[in-house]
Parts: sequence; structure tokens; C-alpha cells
Amino acid sequence: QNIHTSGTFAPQFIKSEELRRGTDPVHGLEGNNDFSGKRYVWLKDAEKAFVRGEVVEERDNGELSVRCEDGSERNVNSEHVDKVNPAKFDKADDMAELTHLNEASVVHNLHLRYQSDLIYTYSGLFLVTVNPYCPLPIYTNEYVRMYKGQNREDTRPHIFAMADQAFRNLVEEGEHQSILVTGESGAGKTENTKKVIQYLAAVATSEASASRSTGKQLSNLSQQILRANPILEAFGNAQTVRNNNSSRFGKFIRIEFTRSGQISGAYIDWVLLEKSRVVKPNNRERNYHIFYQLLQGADKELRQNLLLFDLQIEDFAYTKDGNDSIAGVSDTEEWNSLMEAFQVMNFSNDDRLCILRTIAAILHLGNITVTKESIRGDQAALAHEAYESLEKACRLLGVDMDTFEKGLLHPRVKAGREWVEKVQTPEQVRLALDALAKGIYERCFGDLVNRINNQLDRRSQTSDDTFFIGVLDIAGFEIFETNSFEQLCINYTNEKLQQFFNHHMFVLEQEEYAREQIEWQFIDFGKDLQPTIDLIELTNPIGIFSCLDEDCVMPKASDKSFTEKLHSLWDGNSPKYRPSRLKQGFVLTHYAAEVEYTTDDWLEKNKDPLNDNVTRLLSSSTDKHVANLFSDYIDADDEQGFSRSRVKKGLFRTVAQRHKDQLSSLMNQLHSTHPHFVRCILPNHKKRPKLFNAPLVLDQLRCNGVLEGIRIARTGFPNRLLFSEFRQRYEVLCRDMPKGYLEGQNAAQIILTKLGLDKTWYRVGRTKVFFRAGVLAELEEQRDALIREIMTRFQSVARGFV
Ligand code: AD9
Ligand code: MG
Repeated sequence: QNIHTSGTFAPQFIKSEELRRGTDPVHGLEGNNDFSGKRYVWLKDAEKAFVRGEVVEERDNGELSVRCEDGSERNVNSEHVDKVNPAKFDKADDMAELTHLNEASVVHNLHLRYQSDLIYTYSGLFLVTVNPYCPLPIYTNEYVRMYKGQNREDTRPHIFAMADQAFRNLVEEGEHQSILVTGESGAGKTENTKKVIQYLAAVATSEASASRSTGKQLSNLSQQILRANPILEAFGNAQTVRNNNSSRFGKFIRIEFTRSGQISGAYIDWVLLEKSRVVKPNNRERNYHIFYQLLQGADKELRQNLLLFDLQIEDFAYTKDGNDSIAGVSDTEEWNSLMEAFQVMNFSNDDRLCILRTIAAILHLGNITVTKESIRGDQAALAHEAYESLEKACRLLGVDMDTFEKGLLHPRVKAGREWVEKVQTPEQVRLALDALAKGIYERCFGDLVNRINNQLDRRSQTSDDTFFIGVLDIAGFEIFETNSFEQLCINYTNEKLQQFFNHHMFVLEQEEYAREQIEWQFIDFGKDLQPTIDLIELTNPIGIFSCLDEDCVMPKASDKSFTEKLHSLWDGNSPKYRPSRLKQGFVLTHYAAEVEYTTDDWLEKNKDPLNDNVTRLLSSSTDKHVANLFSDYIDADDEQGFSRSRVKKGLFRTVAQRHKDQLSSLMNQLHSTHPHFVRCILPNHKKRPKLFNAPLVLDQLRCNGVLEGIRIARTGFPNRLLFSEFRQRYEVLCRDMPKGYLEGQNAAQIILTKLGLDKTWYRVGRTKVFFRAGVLAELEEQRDALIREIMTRFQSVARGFV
């Protein structure tokens, strides 16, 4: 197959000799040595990523001497430069239309647009958006009206355009849709997700008000859907170094529609809540918003109810470190709008109370100070002052305090056939308490989402003829200094999503070539990603997750033995895997980059154990809400009549298993949809508007698959022009075109032949001409040169008149 995949691919272009030689007498008057005039190239630059320059000399050995825009003159090998696109392509709405599809041109285009507040740009199937870090007046109702029912080609790139496309596809084709939003922390995923929902609620409501009888009820539902977000954000978002309102979980919101386009319900799925934050927020960050909102906003009665009395943020171990407020945000106001949202969501007073009781209980659990027992040196005991917090926590959780204390300090475990009391060190008890706080929080979060879903999910009340638009808001590919299990989970997710994209692109391209009856075998680059995915998720031979699961049930296994086992399984057996040199860990080759993972604590992270003496207690709490949160634990008597807590048969799952299953269910849903892809980009690390850090952006384009998409596009015929457009722009380059009416395909064919283009660089379809990357640039150059000539000739003729 004649397919080029190398990044330096550039077509050899045979120019029309007639034009090149210029039988034209005027040629030469310009004083230029070449028709194409000046030659500009992109050079790599450490600071700015790329800098543009004019070629002043080209030596025989392939060296170029380039005068750069920053004033410097640099020598560089011609293989290390990229071509600059003709001016016609400046600020292109769709970067796939650039004729020189290279990294520099893509970054440059985004930069130019960003400085003009054009934050949205297409790149083929992607909608790329760069965070403006300031409010832009582009989300008003007027904008909603502007985008409603319009084709992508007829409007400027916008998240509304994509939402509208999805909505129209749903109504017109009766097909599920999905909008996949990814990007780094702070890049704007959640903001764009909200805009999609705002847009859908607006266009669907107006649809509904057309049928007056149901209009009111549906707009109620839209209200509720819009209000789900403040609730999710209070419990699932926190202030971080990168983002004052950072989502610490991934979500997939499905909005369901009737075939006629009315909203009929919604459903929220979530993944990967960062629960470690509950017990250990970083020094310069905060815990989840809800803790501060509660402590700032609750009135006296509620504070008494939750046994908070006059305790403040600085009185709780889980909130006293780190920041206590966010600049420009009032936790009290946020609290008030949370209470309003609860109301709109039809949460009763009781619902509200039991949710907040568990939140307060977590705060009290954090304050149970553990010390050493005075008689038996290193054994754990509770400090005197701990009992107040213990009592409050137990009261709020509806469990007996003495039993709780016993289970905590002297858990009973089975050793062989005997039951023994385990000795616990203070550290172990503190860890158990923290694990419990995290466990309760996560379960509480899950329960909250279920409650919201119960309100929003109206599927049973509507007919079967419903379709959904699912919006995925999930963290993008992560490479940190130290990468652990959490990074593997998120990068695995992104690898799967990228594969999904690559495959989707393959299918669409293939369809387009078939539709246009062009002979071309596009490659399914999704397959390239399979080896890395296999390495993570395969069960036979066993991949990383399964290997980890196995070791989690082996009595003697450790992080070290797990890592060695992985090496023995995969080192040398997969090109995508190699052991770390210096640390305990391994290096994986992802589509975006190589990532080194450190395997410290993986067994523990994967098991995520809870003290089962305590979970048993919680599962039989007098508080129905708490008992329900732990209903997967059963209080079972063993043969000697001792009660022991077990996870119900078949319910115990490791974190890896759970994630794999959740992801596989998400992928199944996505496969049933027509997908749309949004890539959010962080312009700088200072949260400042108009500041565009090109190397930072380039890095993200690599991780988020935009460059991968471009690489794939370049292997086919990325630039396409309708016959009419093609003829209109380039017919001037041909002499002696036949007179009279010419049918489009025929005319295109004649022009192409006259231009003397090499046949491998284009294809003529049924309605369009398809070009290899770079070909249009040549045509543009010729066109520019021609126009220059005509201008010169015109001027000299004009001079002759004077
Ligand atoms: V995280 O992975 O959840 O930490 P996100 O979700 O990608 O992250 P978010 O949408 O929360 O980032 O955006 C961060 C901040 O950037 C917002 O709080 C806004 O202040 C700002 N932002 C993002 N997008 C826009 C926008 N389209 N217009 C104005 C924006 N401001
Ligand atoms: Mg977010």
C-alpha cells in the first residue's frame, strides 16, 4: 500500500511547466528569483516552541540560513524545519483545512485565534478550546439563537455548534449522541460541559413550549438538570493549586430526549472520586467544598443537630490545614444556593439532614486523636480528649460507641479456626479511621448521585422511543513527576477513549471515500493502541490489573514482589513495557508519551480495605441512611456464634476491577452513540487571560490526541474542496479552458490535468477533489504569483498611460 505515515511526509509536486517558465514576457519584472517569492519556515525553539523565519540562503548540503522573526539568524538543516501555510489559511476555523499540517502551524493558528478571543477552533473531528480565563460574551441567549439549527460550516466554531449538531443528529437520525470533553485540570472541561447542558436545556425547552400542555413540566425538569451541577460540585469539587473549582471525579451525564427533541430525563454516572482528599488535603489546597460551606453556612439549629455547635474550620483536623477560603467565592452564598438546589431537586428535609449528618460525622472522625497506651507501650489507645469526638461521630452514625471503640482498637480477626484480638499501633488505628472517613465519603457521594438520578431519571414514565446525549467530563492524560495507580487508571481511560476516537475517524473516513467512490484504504489506527490496552486489562496472559488483583489475595505478596512478577510477565514480551531503571516500577508506552509508574502502595490502594469490625457495625446502624451506605457488608455469624463482617458474596471488588468494569460499561454506551470530541487546553499556569504559553499548549495537543488526529489525517487526503469551490479558486491558473458549460467533475478533471499535478497527490470524487497535505499550498503559491504578475502588469500599463 502506498501509505506514508512518517511525520516528514511532504508531497513532491510537479508544477505546471508552462506557468513555471513563464512564457509570459512580464515574468522577471518583479526582480524576484522565484515565482513563490519569499520562503518562510518554522524552526523549533526551546522557549517559544516554534519561531517563524525567512529563508535567506539554501546551501547544497541541505543547510538553510534563516532570518527569524525575533531578529536572530540561524542555520538549520532543511529536514528540521516545517513549512508555513499561505496567508489564506491564517486564523483558519478548521485546522484540518491547513495545507501544511504540522505542529507549528497548529499551535500558531490556535495562538492567533486566542489573541482575538476566538477560543474555539476545529481540528477535523475535534473541537479545540483554549481557556480564556475571563468571561466572554459568547454564551448569551442571543448566541443560543444564533447557533440553533445551523450547520457547522455556516457558523464560527463554538461549543454550541457542537451541541446543536448532536441535538439535530438525535432528532433527525434517531441516534444516541455523546460529547467527550477532556483536558488537563483547569482547562475548561466542566465549564464547557455546563455550556452544553445550558444549550440543550434552552433549545429543548423552546421545543417543549411549542406543545403547551407539557411545556411547564418539562421546563421543571430542565431546571432540575441544571441544578444537579451545584450539588455535584459542592460534594465533588475542591480548590486545588490548578483550579479553584476542580472536579475531583469523572462524570458522564446522559440527557434523555423524546424523538421530537423534548427533554424526558437525565442520568449521571461517575468514576474515580479522589477520596484521599477527604483526609489529607494538600497544604495549598482545600478539602471538598461541602465541608467549608457547611461550617460557614449552616444556621444555629442545624449546627446543633449535627453536633457542630460553635466549632469552626480551624477546629477540624480535616479542614484546618490548607486554605480556608477561595478568593472571590463566598462559602455562605454557595451554601445557600446548595440548599436551593436541594429544594429544586425535591430533597426533603430528612434527606438533607441525613446527607449532612454523615458529612459532620466525617469531620468528627478526623478529630479522634489516637495515642499510645500507657501500660503496653506501642499499642493504640484513644486520647482523653478524643472521646468527645468519638461520641459525636458515633451518635451521628447511629452506632454504639463502645463497640465502635473496641472494633477500632482491638479488632477481632480469625486466625485459623480461632478468633483473636489483633494488636493495633496508633498509626494503624489512625489509618483505619481515615480509611473509614474516606469510605463513608465515597459512599455518601455515590448515594447523593443516586438520589439525584431518582429525581431526574424519568425513563419509566416515558415511552421506549427515547434517545440520549451523553456528556463526558473526565480528566485527560496525566504525566507527573511521580505517577502512581491513580494515573494509571486515568491514562488507561484516556488510552481507550483515544482508541475510540481513532477507530471512529477510520470509519468516517472510510465511509467518505466510499461515498465519493475513491479508491483508498484508510488505516484503522485504533489498532495501534491495542497492545498498551492489552497490557493493562488482559486477563490471559495476565495484564497489570489482573496481576495486581492476584497479588492482593496472596498472603505474602508485596508491592515489590508484584512489580517483579510484572517484569517477568511482560519485560521482553511487549514492546510497550519495560522495567524502571532506578525506581520500583515500570514504564508504559502510551499513545501520548512514555510514562513511568512507581508501584509503591499499589496493593493497598487496590484493596482499599476497611476495618470490617466497624463496617459490620455501620451496616446495622440505627440510622437507615448509614446502614444503607454499608449494605454490601453483612453481619454474619460464624460457626462459633461470633459475628463477623463480610462483604456479601460476589460483591467484593478491587479498585482495578471496579474501574475496568465501569470503563467497559462506559465504552459500551459510547459505542452506541455518534460521538463528538472536545479538547480543552490550558493556556498558562497563572490563570491569566491572553497569556499563551506555546510549549505548554503543544504538550497538551500531543497528549489530547489532536496531533495524533492530524497525523492520521495526513496519511489520507485531508484537504477537500467541492468542485465548484475548486474551480472558482484555481481555474485562473489554466489556459485554454473549453468554452461553454462544463459539468463539475469534468471541469475539475480538466483543471487538474492542465495543472500537471502528479496523479498520486489527488483524487477526484463524486462531488469533491481530495488532496494530499501540502498540495493546496503549491496551488496557492501559483495563484499568488499570478496575481502579483497581473498587478505588476497592470501597474506598468498604468504607468504607460501617465
Ligand atoms: V478540573 O480537571 O475539573 O480541575 P476543568 O474542569 O477542566 O478542570 P474548569 O472548567 O473548572 O476546568 O475551568 C477552570 C476555570 O477556568 C473556571 O473556573 C473559569 O474561571 C475558567 N474558564 C474555563 N472555561 C472558561 C470559559 N469558556 N469562559 C470563561 C472559563 N472562563
Ligand atoms: Mg472540572
